[in-house]
Amino acid sequence: MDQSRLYSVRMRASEKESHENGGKHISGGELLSSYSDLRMSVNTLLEKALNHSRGKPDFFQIQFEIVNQPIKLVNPLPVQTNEVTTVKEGQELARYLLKKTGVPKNIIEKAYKQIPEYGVRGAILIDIQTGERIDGRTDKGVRVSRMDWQTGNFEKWAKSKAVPTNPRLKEALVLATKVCNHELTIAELCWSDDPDYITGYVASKNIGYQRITQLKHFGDERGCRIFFVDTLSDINTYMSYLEEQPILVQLEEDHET
Ligand code: WAQ
Ligand code: MG
Ligand code: MG
Ligand code: MG
Repeated sequence: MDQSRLYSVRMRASEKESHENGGKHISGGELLSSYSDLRMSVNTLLEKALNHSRGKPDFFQIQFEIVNQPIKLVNPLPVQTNEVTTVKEGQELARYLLKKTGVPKNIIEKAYKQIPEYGVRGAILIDIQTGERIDGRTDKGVRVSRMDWQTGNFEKWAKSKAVPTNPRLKEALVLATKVCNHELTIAELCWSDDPDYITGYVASKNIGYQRITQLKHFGDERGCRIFFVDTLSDINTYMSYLEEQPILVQLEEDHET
């Protein structure tokens, strides 16, 4: 892939109405593509939206734009899988891991109390000093974008770590790696809003990407994505990083090539 000229491709799809008119979020996706791969990249995101466990989209939007900033190469977070036998056990482990990353216990509990209220198509930002939501994006949340991991390099990594080349794992690890690469990110807590996917994770610079095999029950369409951040002097700079800084995840040994 020609890294000197990359395009950011973004997709969103919803049921009944568009998102801004109150439609139900079905699918979203973002990737980086070379010009010659654009046809395939757009098709990948189209397929993602058309075959989705949350339902059939009635509204679909896709766009691409050239990325003008230099691309930053970042190593993937280390990955560990924690097998649990119940959702309760999984959620207890998630809280324990969040505490280990440095989120105070009372803030974790406060965040958990707010989870049912969200239902956004992006992520929620929570200040670890106050436990308050600080992104100000109401029903939209913050959508992290302009990140990817080239297939060959991802597959090489997956093989070396004996992890499955699951596109969902790839997408989530790319996102978590980008988010945790910012110094103001303390931790991320995530599980899917797809009813057929119950594995989620807690991630941070210090503990890496900690998968937890059950964070919700099958059939549940409520997802969660929270970034715990340290009190910010400039929240807008942080949100621009999430939305605009282009990042390619890549194994260190390959950075020079
Ligand atoms: N930026 C911000 N928030 C996002 C983004 C994004 N690019 N993509 C998704 N979200 C939010 C949004 O609110 C979704 O409803 C929610 O996260 C869940 O998204 O096996 O598949 O894509 O290691 O359904 C994690 C475990 C899977 C993977 C997470 O999330 C593994 C997943 P989904
Ligand atoms: Mg999605
Ligand atoms: Mg996703
Ligand atoms: Mg989803």
